[in-house]
Amino acid sequence: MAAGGWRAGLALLAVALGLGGPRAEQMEEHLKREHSLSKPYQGVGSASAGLWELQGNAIVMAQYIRLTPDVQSKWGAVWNRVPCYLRDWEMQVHFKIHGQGKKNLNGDGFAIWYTKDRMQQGPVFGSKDNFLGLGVFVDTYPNEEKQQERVFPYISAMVNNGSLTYDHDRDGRPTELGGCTAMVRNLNHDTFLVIRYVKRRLTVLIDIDGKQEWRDCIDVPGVRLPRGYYFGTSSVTGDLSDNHDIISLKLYQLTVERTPEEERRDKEVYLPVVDNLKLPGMEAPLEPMSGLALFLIVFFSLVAIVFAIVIGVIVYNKWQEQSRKHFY
Ligand SMILES: *[C@@H]1O[C@H](CO)[C@@H](O)[C@H](O)[C@H]1NC(C)=O
Ligand SMILES: [Ca+2]
Repeated sequence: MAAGGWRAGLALLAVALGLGGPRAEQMEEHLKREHSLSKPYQGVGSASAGLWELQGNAIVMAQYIRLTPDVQSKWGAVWNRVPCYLRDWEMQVHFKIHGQGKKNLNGDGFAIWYTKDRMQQGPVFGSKDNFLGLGVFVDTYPNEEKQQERVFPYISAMVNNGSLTYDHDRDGRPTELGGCTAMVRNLNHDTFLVIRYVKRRLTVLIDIDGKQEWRDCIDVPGVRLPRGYYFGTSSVTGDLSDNHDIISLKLYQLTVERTPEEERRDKEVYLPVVDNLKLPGMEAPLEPMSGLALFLIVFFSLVAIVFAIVIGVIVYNKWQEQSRKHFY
């Protein structure tokens, strides 16, 4: 708690207020140095030692780690060397995206990873596709021309068991678990995002308005992530560019209580899975109606019709009787 400062306190408060879930949870958090990256970035990038390894064009500066400069066709990444075996955790990302490009003439954004493989260059924000694990993308350039609901920059999350492909031309829309708009470029104040994974619930919160307040972005229950994966972050520029800077990555171990039932539900998994997964790219197949259901619907419809006719006849007879009375 002491190590986390006001930000850790805020996160605790957010949890207590139920922002991270439907009900208040008792939770303790504890900074894990082996999965955290902060100034003065001691030993980062050195070939053999150090907890974090640099890749591509990423460089270490005094105040930040620059994944890419504001130059075309660059890529960079930084990966934790220590696999994470925590069950419940929270990753706080302090980042800065800035560059010369005017509105929508900048790109491409960066990704935060919790994946089985590390240090694998590829097409998804500089990292490999068909990954196993979780990717949270801060996408600053809309590749898809017709954006229906999404306003960029846009943050989204994707969980993959290795079979899904990230659709770059559609900004990952077909595999998106959830997302939100986040105006994160060229700001004078600090910008943060938090990935919280507690009791199979994945939430992403953002603090980008300079108000030191967490805002909900993504909330998905039933996310099963194996333990022993690696944290990393990567970025890429193409025809368009930006400086993508990571100021810190702070991983907190969260301690929560589980009921015996939750213990059974949250048992170890070996492949990432999302329960009741409904992706925007997947049409839910219509369940064929069972014979019994069809019979019951027809039966009760007939009963209702007969009932309506009987009521109608009674009302009509009453009305006739009344009009007859008027005539005499
Ligand atoms: C991987 O995920 C896809 C899509 O969610 C699913 O169709 C497939 O069965 C999964 N594969 C395994 C091995 O779990
Ligand atoms: Ca994009």
